[in-house]
Amino acid sequence: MATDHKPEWSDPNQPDKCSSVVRKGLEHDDQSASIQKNIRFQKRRTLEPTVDDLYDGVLKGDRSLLARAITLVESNAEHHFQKAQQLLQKLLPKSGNAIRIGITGVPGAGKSTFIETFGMYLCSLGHRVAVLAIDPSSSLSGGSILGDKTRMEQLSRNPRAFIRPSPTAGKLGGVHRKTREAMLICEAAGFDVILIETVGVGQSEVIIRDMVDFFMLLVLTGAGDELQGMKKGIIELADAILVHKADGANKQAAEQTRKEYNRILHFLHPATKGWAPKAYTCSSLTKEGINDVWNVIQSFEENGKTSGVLNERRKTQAKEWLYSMITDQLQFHFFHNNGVKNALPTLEKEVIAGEKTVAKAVDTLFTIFLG
Ligand SMILES: Nc1nc2c(ncn2[C@@H]2O[C@H](COP(=O)(O)OP(=O)(O)OP(=O)(O)O)[C@@H](O)[C@H]2O)c(=O)[nH]1
Ligand SMILES: [Mg+2]
Repeated sequence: MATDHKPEWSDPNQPDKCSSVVRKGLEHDDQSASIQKNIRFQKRRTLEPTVDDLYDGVLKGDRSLLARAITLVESNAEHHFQKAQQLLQKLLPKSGNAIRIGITGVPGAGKSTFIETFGMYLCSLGHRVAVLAIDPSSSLSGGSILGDKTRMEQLSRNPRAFIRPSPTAGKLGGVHRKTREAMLICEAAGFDVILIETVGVGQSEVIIRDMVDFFMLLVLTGAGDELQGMKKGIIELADAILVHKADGANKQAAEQTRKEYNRILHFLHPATKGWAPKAYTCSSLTKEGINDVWNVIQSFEENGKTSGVLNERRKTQAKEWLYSMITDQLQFHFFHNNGVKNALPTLEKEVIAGEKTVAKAVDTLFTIFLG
């Protein structure tokens, strides 16, 4: 045991005046062993897991490795890209077994609250739910979808659920590739319902439509104005329309709105062959109508599987994904080509000054790129 003694600079005649004591240190061997142990622990913590570690972890449903696998596919670093693709290639045969559901609606339509209530309901039925988000503003602001975890408080604590905020944009395919790949990883990890949220403000709903099986639009009452403002194109993408917040004083108006949407849907081209989209009312606060939404999705899935429409949809989506990845890769390699990078600023100036035609500038760049 260490014996304490006064430091040599204390006054030997007045030892009580000095309050410091010096403790005997640990033996050198003990100390080095404990430091070594600590270093090993630190290394283990910071060491990047291998593709095999991640693969095993994802299949076992290890949440920490699942999160790291998604971080890997979301990384903008080039060397991570290759590793991520190796992992995805291995996981691919284990994916595809979930129902993929897209949810859109104007800001404040209640998408996150709906996902919280709907997700909790699905978990209570024994499902495992993964929530992903595409935030169209993230490519501009670099932000993620409005701190959704705080709006999905119960769901984010539920062991049957996994919530991943929106990735930020970057090169190598951007936000949409990342969301698609995160979806595959979640499926391989055994989540059987994937919910993807996006704010309905433009292109993002078309992109989500192209990666999900079932797509729904959350709308609010006061449809008169809203219906006119809303593009017909967005309604035409939906497999169901939910008139949300159908509670309290709003309940009757919601019912009225539902009827109006049904009238409109009747005249529109359905998004999915063999499925007539309808409008429903529900409330995420009172939970009324939430189970009906799930019943609708289940019958959609049953229908689509029997008719083969769902299988066809996934094949088409895979094909479209292939082409969009090709475009992304071409764009990436083109703009990262050193010759192109060197020549572009001058050519840009010449085009702006009206000294060179756009076609000529592009031609020069491609000659450099291909040469
Ligand atoms: N009365 C009522 N209010 C609701 C319901 N669902 C959500 N809200 C409220 O609507 C507001 C917006 O809800 P969010 O879930 O954040 O809406 P969001 O569509 O995810 O919004 P963004 O992510 O900003 O696009 C919140 O104040 C919610 O409390 C509902 O079923 N009934
Ligand atoms: Mg939200």
